[in-house]
Amino acid sequence: MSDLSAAKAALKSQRIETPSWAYANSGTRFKVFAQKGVPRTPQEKLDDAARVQEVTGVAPVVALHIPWDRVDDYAALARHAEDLGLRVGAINSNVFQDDDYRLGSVTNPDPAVRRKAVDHLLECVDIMDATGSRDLKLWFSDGTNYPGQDDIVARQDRLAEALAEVYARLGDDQRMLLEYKLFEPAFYATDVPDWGTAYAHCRALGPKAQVVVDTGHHAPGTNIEFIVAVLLREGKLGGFDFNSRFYADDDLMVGAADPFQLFRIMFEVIRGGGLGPDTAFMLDQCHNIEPKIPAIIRSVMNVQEATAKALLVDVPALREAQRTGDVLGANAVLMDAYNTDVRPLLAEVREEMGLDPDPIAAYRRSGWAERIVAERVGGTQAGWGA
Ligand code: PSV
Ligand code: MN
Ligand code: MN
Repeated sequence: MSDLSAAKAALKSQRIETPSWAYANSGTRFKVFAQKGVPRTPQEKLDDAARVQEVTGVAPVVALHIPWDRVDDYAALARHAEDLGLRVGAINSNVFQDDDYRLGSVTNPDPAVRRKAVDHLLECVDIMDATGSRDLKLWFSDGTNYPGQDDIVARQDRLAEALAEVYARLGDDQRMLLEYKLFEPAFYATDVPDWGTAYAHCRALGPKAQVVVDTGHHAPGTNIEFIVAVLLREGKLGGFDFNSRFYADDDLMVGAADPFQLFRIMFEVIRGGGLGPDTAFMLDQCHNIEPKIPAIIRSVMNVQEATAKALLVDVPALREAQRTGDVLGANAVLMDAYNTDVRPLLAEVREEMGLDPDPIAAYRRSGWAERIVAERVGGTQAGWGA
């Protein structure tokens, strides 16, 4: 698509989902550097998310993580979101933080532990009902550390059984998004290590089961855009957990480590017709040393920049070069789009949306950063895992 007005329209309607946990204190295994003014409650995480939406206009959806965002009244939490101009996005389940899950959750050899894990997933669907959320995000830390520790195929069977029970509980407009991850915390064999395994389970389950691609969950050098293209072709791309990696699952700002990769991914998304609401463009990040709200604003902008560049690819010229075997010409078409400075275009898009062309400056001027430091005193600050 190289028509500017079509590109602008696509940029205005794109939706990026921010994760509640990115607003809270987080860290590595070694240290959490607590920041002043971070949210103490899920409601305050939404208050911060509303600031991101206010200055970007494309981030009105917030993913929750249960139990990190546990509240007594989820409908009230959804109303709070609505009052702020937000809505609740994916409900991220958590079957990785209890002692019971030492040998796995839904693949655990002990049926009682599997029951507990599935019950949590079903509770997450109840929360989706109460909040109006569409997506249940499933990531399993399940796997084994030593050869022989458990039967690899039996674990797949247990996983399939658990997923089928949860799938059956989904409403007509609800989906499950199955996330894969190469390794960590299991090191020998992870039960959902790659897109192929996730795809096989989703395909067996049916149309409401989709694969989610976390950009930090692959081996170095993996061609992620190929995975995206194939999943889209199969109608099985449910969404993204965007972040950047240098080494493993670094959870850094999307588009920071490798903006070219993000561009290539967005090009395949657009080429495959995946820019619409059926693809959840979620961030899954932790801001450990940088201020959180501006980092999330920057991440949203990075996704927008990659999307804008991908929208600018001259597709007819690309197809012609491909058809005639013009290797260098085809590559040049893609690189021309990638090397375009799209910041003026995005500034224009924001102005047309009634926004400040510079979201970071608008946030700084708002005084929100100072206000939360002054007001959010006392109580326990929510954190990653709290
Ligand atoms: C696992 O590494 C993961 O990417 C899953 O999405 C979790 O739910 C999330 O991290 C927590 O940030
Ligand atoms: Mn993730
Ligand atoms: Mn991850």
